[in-house]
Amino acid sequence: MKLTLTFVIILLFVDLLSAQTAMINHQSRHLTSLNGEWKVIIDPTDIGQWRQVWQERKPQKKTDFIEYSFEGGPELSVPGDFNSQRCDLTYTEGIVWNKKQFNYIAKSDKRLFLYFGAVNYLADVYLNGEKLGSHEGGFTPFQFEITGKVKDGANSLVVKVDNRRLKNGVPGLGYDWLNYGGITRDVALVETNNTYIDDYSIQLKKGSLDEVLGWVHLDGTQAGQAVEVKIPELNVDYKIRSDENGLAKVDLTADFQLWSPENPKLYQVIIKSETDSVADEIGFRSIEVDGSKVLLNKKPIFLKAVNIHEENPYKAARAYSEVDAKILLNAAKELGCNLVRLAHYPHAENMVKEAEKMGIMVWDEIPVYQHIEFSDSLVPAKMETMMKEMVRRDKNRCGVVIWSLSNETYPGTPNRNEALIELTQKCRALDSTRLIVHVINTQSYNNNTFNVWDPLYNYSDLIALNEYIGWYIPWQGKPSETKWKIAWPDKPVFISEFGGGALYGSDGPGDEAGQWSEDYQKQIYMDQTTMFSTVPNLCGVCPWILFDYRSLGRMNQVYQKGYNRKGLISEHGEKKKAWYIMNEYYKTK
Ligand code: GCB
Repeated sequence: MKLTLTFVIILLFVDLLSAQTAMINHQSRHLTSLNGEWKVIIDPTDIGQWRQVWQERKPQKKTDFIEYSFEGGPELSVPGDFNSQRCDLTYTEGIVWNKKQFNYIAKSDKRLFLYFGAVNYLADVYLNGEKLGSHEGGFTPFQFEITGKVKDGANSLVVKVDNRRLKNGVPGLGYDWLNYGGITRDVALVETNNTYIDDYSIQLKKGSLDEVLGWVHLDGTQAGQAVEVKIPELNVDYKIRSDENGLAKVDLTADFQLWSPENPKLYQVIIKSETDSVADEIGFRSIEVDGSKVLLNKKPIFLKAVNIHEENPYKAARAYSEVDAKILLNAAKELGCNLVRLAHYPHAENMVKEAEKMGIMVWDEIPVYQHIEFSDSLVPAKMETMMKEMVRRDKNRCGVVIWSLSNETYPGTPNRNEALIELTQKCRALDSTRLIVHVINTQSYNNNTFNVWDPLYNYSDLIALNEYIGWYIPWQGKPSETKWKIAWPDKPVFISEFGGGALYGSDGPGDEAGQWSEDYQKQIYMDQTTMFSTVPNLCGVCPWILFDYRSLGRMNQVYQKGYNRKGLISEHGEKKKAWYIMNEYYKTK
């Protein structure tokens, strides 16, 4: 009895091990990539858990039959989603065990971390048969410290990836994109000194154009150290000391060339302590809401945006690389955009960095999407972790101007308002410099009048609303005569989604008879762009969506074939007629 109890307690403890929040800017450190080919076991029924695959047992006697093995099996590329790499996994939402062998020689004065850019959705990580811990959430980085756990010579890393939907997951059970599972971003071993710079925040103070208010954090036993922040191009060499918690406050001024879409200036910034040094490319700009206007560097800006899913259209695979990012961002730029809404979850760091370099502002979002079980006791903590992991990773990217904390949730859902208000407050406490938004579609539309109200708008810097008039909902009057009743007459209004579906090359009239035709979609865009001039305080618009993308709920076999067809561009790169309407509209703005 006593033994069983101890066993249960041990099991519970082992299961509760969770990953650490990842260090930032791991790219600028001494790292060994674990990308490449990994061996896999596809496990449709989760039998590997029962057989304890991570033990990698070998037969000891004649009657030992080990009914699993990585050897001789298939391999998958990391980073990479498993769905696009094997036909038999195209639509899989299940379990795949992944294994990588690596060699290491331990150094007594170094710490070693195992870094994952993202694993969708649940990851259980084992090193040499021992569980390091788990991570939940498909789109943010995490790490494990393996100092003292790594062996000299060959080491075996096993990662169980499970992308089955969870009722209390974030996102929950229902969403309109392909649930690409797997180790979808970089994996690396990162070596640091015993005390290292694990995090820092170097951005302009809210409202200022020349004062940086930030901090540097050291992790390790030597908490109190001399710390320097250098910006060589501006002759900045700011010196401070970190306190007993490893925290050093930064408050410096300089004559910055501000970052903007026209001049996406980035500076080399070096953050140095006595035991560590990291380099970053950082830009400086201010973003604010002043009454009904959005101001970038104190000047009003119209947000010419587009929605993007993290999918390389030409590969029909989860995007992650710089090349993937450039395909998507060049297309956004060509459309005339100055902002990309990275829907509906944090995209890879490559995407955020490339956008920033190209002068495109970024809207970062967490996957709090439609069917979230806000009243489940675990959900608020999961949302908070994802928000924190996103903010931690991207807070030094000046290109990121918006944290989006939810999309299309409903005020009547139990605990929705409380949970999202609390999340907003926590996000603002972490970063008060950016805009925080909730995307909502609870407005009513009757007699050609939008009635916009939702308690969450009290906590959102923009009235960000999704509306599909002309597609899911018919027009009730002339687009040019649309009326608006918005309970917040002074807030900027952003149309965060609108559009309709069309199969590239499909002919038909611009009315109901031509559903799915390019002309039907074009008519929606003509009506919408006409209607935009009726929106009070309009600060920007954001069509749904740049490219056609894969979604399991889109199975009209003639027109959709597994794709959401609301793209302005097909998955083969062909521009639809609506693209030209949007492009013209952006030229006028
Ligand atoms: C929405 C959602 C988006 C969907 C889109 C659609 O309102 O926010 O994720 O994919 O509509 O195509 O219906």
